[in-house]
Amino acid sequence: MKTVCILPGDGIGPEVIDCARRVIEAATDDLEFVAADIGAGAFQRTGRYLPDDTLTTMKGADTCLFGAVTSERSETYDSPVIGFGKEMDLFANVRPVRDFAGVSDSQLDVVIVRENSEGLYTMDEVADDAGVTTRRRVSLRASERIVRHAIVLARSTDREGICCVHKANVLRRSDGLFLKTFSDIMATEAQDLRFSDQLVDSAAARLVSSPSDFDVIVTLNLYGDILSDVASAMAGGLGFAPSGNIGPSHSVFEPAHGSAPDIAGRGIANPTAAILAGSMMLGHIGMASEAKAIYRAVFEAYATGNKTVDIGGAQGSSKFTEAVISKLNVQKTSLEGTNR
Ligand code: GGG
Repeated sequence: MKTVCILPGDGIGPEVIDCARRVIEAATDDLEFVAADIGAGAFQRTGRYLPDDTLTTMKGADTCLFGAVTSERSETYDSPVIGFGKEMDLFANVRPVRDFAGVSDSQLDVVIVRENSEGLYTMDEVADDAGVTTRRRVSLRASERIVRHAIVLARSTDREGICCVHKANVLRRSDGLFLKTFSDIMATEAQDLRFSDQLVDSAAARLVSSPSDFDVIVTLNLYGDILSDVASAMAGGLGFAPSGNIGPSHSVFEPAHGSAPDIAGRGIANPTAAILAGSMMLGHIGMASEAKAIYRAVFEAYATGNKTVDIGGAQGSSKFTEAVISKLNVQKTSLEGTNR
């Protein structure tokens, strides 16, 4: 039996993760869950945003499902998200974005594969009297492995093309290295896939004006962070944006949204992103049919008129989760009918 480390975190994290867990448990009883502490609440309780025993539990599990953390705007804040990403070598951040019937009709069906281990997110900032210098690292190794990850993902999900998004006309050496690595690998190792590249500013505009041009995007850390939020806004908002952080030995799946303290505890958070993160997680650990069943159940829940509060509906987190579970149960019943 596989083990999932559950990290509810702060704000709406515990509410949406509870919904995701209920849906996962309706889809399979083949998983064991262990809980671990993270975020601002963990800091109050233990003095650490990412306690050592949390990291040990995360590393010991087959995968992890994380809710959200409330970050502090202080110079001493030690991001647990960046912390576990580094400690577990989660070099790929994967964000699929597509429309749900009844929610959006943006024509987007894209997977953004974001380099997650370097770029501008290494927190290498040096202050002097006049300002602050941030160093941004782009290495050959990180570029190679994220491009290869995008290729494997494209092939395994039957996608046809990968677009490399960069700013190599200005950042000639760093983004230039990323682009060259992409072009070399695609030309030699992935002739079965179409490939192209685009400057990040024009890619952002094209994502909005011509969304169906994109299939898989592979890009650097900051660009991926921004583009994936733009894409999710087009497909209904962050409440619909699941995300996977993947490394060679570990993985952490999460809703892309934060802890939303303004609505925490009111039962109105949209659990869709957390439920879809759970579906991605099951796919990653080899439970493809359960993953698909959950995705289909969410799709059908929206397609049949269930609407969460963030998109103008009346269903709170729990009610929407019940709708998804009931769609799952319908699928199970009709499968049993087929098997008989
Ligand atoms: N589920 C994603 C999440 O919690 N996002 C908030 C976040 O990552 N904040 C930045 C940080 O604390 O590092």
